[in-house]
Amino acid sequence: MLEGIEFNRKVEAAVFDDRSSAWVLTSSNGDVLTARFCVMATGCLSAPNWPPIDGYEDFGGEILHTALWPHDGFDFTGKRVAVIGTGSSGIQSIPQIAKQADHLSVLQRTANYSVPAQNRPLDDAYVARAKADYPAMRARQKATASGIDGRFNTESAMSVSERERNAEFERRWQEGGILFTAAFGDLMTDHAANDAAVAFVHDKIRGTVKNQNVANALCPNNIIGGKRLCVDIGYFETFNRPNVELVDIRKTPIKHINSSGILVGDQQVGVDVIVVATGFDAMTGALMRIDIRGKNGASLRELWSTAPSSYLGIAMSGFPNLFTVTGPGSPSVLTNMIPSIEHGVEWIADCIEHMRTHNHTEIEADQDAQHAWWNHVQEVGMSGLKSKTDSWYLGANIQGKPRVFLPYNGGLPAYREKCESIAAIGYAGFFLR
Ligand code: NA7
Repeated sequence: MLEGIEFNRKVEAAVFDDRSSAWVLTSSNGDVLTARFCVMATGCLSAPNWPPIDGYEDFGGEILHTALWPHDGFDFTGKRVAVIGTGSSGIQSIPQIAKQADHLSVLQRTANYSVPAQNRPLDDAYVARAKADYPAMRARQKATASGIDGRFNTESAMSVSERERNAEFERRWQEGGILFTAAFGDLMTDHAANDAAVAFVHDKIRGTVKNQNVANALCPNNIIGGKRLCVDIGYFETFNRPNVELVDIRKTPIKHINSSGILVGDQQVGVDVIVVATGFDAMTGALMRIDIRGKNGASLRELWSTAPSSYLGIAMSGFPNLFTVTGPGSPSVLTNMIPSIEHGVEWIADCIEHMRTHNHTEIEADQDAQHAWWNHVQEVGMSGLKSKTDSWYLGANIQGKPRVFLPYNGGLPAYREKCESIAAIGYAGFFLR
């Protein structure tokens, strides 16, 4: 054990003690710990989603979840493998698994957009240049809406000719990475602009995948950037391999898992390994898997099961002295997580310092301030094209999860400014006792 750090502790309950204004945490081995403040750094994408498919326990082979990958890796050599899910995790693992496996069945429910990562070895001069520029790069990151240092074109896609538009898409495609959707300023607000990017990517898929039936099935028909844009190394090329087949489980859904594979409609997909690449109960999942109880025993799990809400993604009314890092209602997953996490941690640390200096023992979000912030988060989130696609941003990937826009889509600078101004005037919208 390192001083101040306890490993292998799974926190099962966090209960606020009204009398002492402290949190009492219980971990799975029965240890109890008491603390004035509790900072939940539990992650936005850390609670794996196991979709309710019958028969996991009947399967005679190996089941792996992409979110719980074996630390020592897994050797797929000679195996027949099925991957369920084609989000970022599926799209990134499929080309790697295909290289080893005897046969790979990709079970796709919704086709997804992906752009090349264009990963490459970095030469020494590039590394030296990047490192020398670090402080300036970090400052530039903080100044962009997505916290990414890159080229953001503010021009409207439809204000330029089709040739110019496609030339810009092509440049972005060759550069690689998610700033493909920064090719024009209105890709995420204007349907025609978004459609133009969709057509470009469809052409790329059809130009890459030789079997046009498979290519068509791989062409997504929703908004590009509605779900988080995937970044891949040879994903579409993988479908040209003779050992890879695409199984459309939208047309013919999975019936159940059985001892020797997966029954899709009436077709048995016989496999030795099932890779479950079905993502996460995003943003709220990790917090709701802990039994968190605030003032008067109020349960966060119960409150959020009908309507998640938070003040700035940092604190919740009824849960004094409990902070969340990149919680729901903060830009978090819509940004580069590093500047976002840094901001959250620094804000919380400054707040605790402020309380110490001013002899406060309790801080709690005001319900009205929380309500106003949450309404703003919904208004901004629901106004863009991101709200037009079923995605984990909206909780749409989890059965029964309330459909609200979970991250704040107003950009990192506006959010930082809001948080700073609240702190500067003595933590407006919080009760300090
Ligand atoms: P994602 O992006 O949530 O993708 C999950 C995939 O699993 C997606 O293709 C889903 O299809 C599919 N899925 C989910 N449930 C089912 C069921 N019941 N049956 C079949 N297919 C299913 O998770 P990832 O782990 O790939 O990525 C999460 C984030 O991590 C990513 O955005 C990056 O930020 C890093 P659907 O689209 O719902 O039809």
